[in-house]
Amino acid sequence: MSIGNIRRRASAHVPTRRHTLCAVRRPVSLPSIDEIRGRLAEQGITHVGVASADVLADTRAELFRRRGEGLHGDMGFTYRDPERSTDPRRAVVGARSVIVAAKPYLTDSDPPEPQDGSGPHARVGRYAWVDHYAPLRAALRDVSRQIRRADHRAVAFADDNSIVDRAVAHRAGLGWYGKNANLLLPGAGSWFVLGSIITTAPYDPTPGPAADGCGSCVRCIDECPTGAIIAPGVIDANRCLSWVLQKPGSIPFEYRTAIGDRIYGCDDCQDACPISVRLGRRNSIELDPGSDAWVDAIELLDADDDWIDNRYGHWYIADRDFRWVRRNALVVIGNIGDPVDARVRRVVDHYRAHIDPILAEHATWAATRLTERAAGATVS
Ligand code: B12
Ligand code: SF4
Ligand code: SF4
Repeated sequence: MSIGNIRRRASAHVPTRRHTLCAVRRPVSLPSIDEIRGRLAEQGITHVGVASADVLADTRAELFRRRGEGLHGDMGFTYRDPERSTDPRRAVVGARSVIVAAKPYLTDSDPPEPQDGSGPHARVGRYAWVDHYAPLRAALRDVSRQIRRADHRAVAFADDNSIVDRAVAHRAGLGWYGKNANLLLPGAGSWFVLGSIITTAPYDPTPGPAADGCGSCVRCIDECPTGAIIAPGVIDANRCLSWVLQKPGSIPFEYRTAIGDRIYGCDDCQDACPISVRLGRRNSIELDPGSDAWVDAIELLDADDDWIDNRYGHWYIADRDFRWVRRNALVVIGNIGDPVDARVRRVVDHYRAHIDPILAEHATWAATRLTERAAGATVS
């Protein structure tokens, strides 16, 4: 019998939570924003602000504009229903405030690429080395429950399509929009994930927005490998490698070489940012021993769906179709695999004969790239 079953049987002999609440329910006072800050700080959340729950009109217009111009690259997410994702009251009827939280994810050290003869190793974006959203959501849900006990509605969101996270964080004064589109926190940079609690409770908004800190710097624009930052703060998702690696279907040829060793996520426009690099470690976290910063591309290509799901299930994988992760691994192998390594050749040859035409085509591309790299040439 599982532990879960034992717990359920034992609890059948004690009053249910509902009975207990009915018997002892007393009014509970609303937690103050300082109490909330303290409670969230215990869970590693370093920055908290409050925004009004009014419609995010500028962001709504921007979502429609970018979608109209095709800059969303067929993304759904917040682009699917901009009216909904820019109106906190569509998420929580009668909402009056949005409590916004930022949790740092830059680690105090970076795990080096394994040098044990395995690999080739594909690189994972820092925000995805472990699941940072799950603990953020759990902490916000804990506070939401506390607010609900004071007879208010409160719902936690993080990286959910219900609300544009950066926009509420910007309104709450947590940071400014960098030219790389990320929200930069003053004195701390952009290595933060964001989440919020939309509530009917009337918390006072914190002053915002924060003053721009980019000045004349344009490093992120210059360093983006695909020119995806088409104007300050505006990303063309069609070109952004972070989306190229998530998007279902065939990867356009013009981006395959630029993908380099990336399998999921892209950090270049943050690694290029002097503010985030210089100040990010003020809020750094301990490296989780379970971090997956490097993915053994051959191990992944030899694995079945369950294995990939168990290991990398916290990534966004379109339609939970693990083909897209394998497709990315094939591109990485073409870009960085050792052309004379028999393991590399075996896996590429295996996928060239794959029943799935997209995987077979990416493997053929990888084989050509390996051959041309061996000859010292470049393929597009
Ligand atoms: C869709 C999405 C993506 C897309 C598109 C990103 C984009 N910039 O458009 C893709 C898949 C490419 C992506 C990539 C990444 N993402 Co993302 N993504 C989202 C998601 C789901 C929605 C974002 C959204 O709706 N954008 C709508 C557009 C209109 O808003 P915006 O991009 O923020 O643009 C603002 C600025 O352009 C500003 N603006 C307008 N005019 C001007 C003019 C100037 C001069 C300036 C400076 C700004 C400015 O106004 C806009 C909003 O009003 C959010 C989660 C959520 N629910 O909000 C996460 C989110 C934005 N992503 C996040 C992260 C971590 C990333 C990556 C770093 C991951 C990675 N390492 O690969 C990259 C960064 C890429 C980048 N440079 O933006 C974090 C960002 C945290 C932060 N500190 O900013 C979020 C908030 C998730 C979270 N909850 O933590 N993402
Ligand atoms: S995430 Fe990478 S590809 Fe996307 S804008 Fe930043 S540097 Fe460019
Ligand atoms: S690299 Fe420069 S322009 Fe880009 S976000 Fe950082 S400070 Fe701003």
